[in-house]
Amino acid sequence: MHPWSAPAVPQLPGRGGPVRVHDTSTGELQVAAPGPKARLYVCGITPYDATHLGHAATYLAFDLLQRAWRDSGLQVRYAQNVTDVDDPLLERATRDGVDWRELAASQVDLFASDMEALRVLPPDAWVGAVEAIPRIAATVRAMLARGAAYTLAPEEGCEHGDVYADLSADPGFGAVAHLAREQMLALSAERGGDPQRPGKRDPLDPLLWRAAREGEPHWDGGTLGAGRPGWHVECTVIAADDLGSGFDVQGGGSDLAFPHHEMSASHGAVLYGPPFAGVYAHAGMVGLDGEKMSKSKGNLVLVSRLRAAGVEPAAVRLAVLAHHYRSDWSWTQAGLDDAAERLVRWRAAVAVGGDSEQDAVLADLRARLADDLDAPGALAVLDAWASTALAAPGGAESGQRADLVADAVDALLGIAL
Ligand code: 5CA
Ligand code: ZN
Repeated sequence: MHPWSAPAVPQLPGRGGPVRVHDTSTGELQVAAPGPKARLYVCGITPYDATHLGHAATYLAFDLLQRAWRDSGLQVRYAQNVTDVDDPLLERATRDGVDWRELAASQVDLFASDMEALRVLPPDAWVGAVEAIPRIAATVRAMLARGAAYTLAPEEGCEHGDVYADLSADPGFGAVAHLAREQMLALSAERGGDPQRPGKRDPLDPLLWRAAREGEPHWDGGTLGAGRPGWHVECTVIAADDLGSGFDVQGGGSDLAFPHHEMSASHGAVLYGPPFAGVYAHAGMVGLDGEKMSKSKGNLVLVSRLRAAGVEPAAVRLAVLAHHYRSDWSWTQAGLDDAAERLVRWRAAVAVGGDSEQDAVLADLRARLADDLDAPGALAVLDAWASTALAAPGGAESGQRADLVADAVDALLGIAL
């Protein structure tokens, strides 16, 4: 797929230090990539509804990571999928009486334009599940061949059976989210799994390949028969193909830690040896009125709707960055108003702050972001600087533009002042 176009990123003097992020699998802060290359995979959207603030916040979190990595001198390779065929997408298309392909294509376009407006750096590889199907089918066949998967008896009316991963083939299973079995069973049922399905070796075993059903899209799977891919193996294949197994950071919202990242990592471990990713990083959930914002609940604040209402994308970006990426928080109009005011203040300060301590601001911003992407800390650094600059533009240099601060805010936070 064609990603959106990249915003310009100013080159800053010097370099940021190594970036540490929280790793769900160890519960600790870790240097996310030793370098000189950094390989990032962030789980992409399921395109059946437009980008809401929760999605935006997750992609902005990993945008901060990419910007901090680049600033520290790393060469970044970033891959992202699009789950452009899956149950929720097909269900929505049926509900609304539209072609699932058209629904997906329109929402992918809208997402791309939202990301571009928010100045999110695009992935180097943006890969749809549909385009990866031949490789996913080959991977499922490889898992069957090595005894890490099994086929259920075909359902009535189906020529072939569904294929499941056999989790007992992975002695390290559970190392991403470290959950108790009861929690795993509950979350599996809640998040797309089918622990109740009879005939599985373990209720947690995840679907790898769904045999063709009447009225459902399907593709040739070779010896698997016609069908479509399961969700977790989609990300295993797309990530491993573009980045190689053992890449640096697997990212997404915290709702993906289990089962999605646990299962993708397990497939990866069985196929290529552990670990699938060095660090598993998860963004908190954004809510509205105390509930998780989600397409299925319909309580959405859409980036595209805010844009259409004339809200400056930089203010949306800044409203998101006022929260630490790992915390759960709720979107509010007051937060957006604060962000718009902050932008005005920072712009005024940049216009006159040229003789201020700009080098110190850059160093402090770098330090905040290298410490688990502490965007609220970075905002506090800039607020303090802006107050000083506005209170005392001072001296003969008074009125000069603070170019270095503006470049730093642009390169590290993605906000043009
Ligand atoms: N296609 C899969 C990932 S392979 C998927 O989860 N798609 S999604 O459209 O449901 O979500 C896209 C990304 O946004 C995921 O990383 C997900 O964790 C994140 N996300 C979804 N809802 C929220 C929310 N309320 N707050 C923060 N992030 C969210
Ligand atoms: Zn994924």
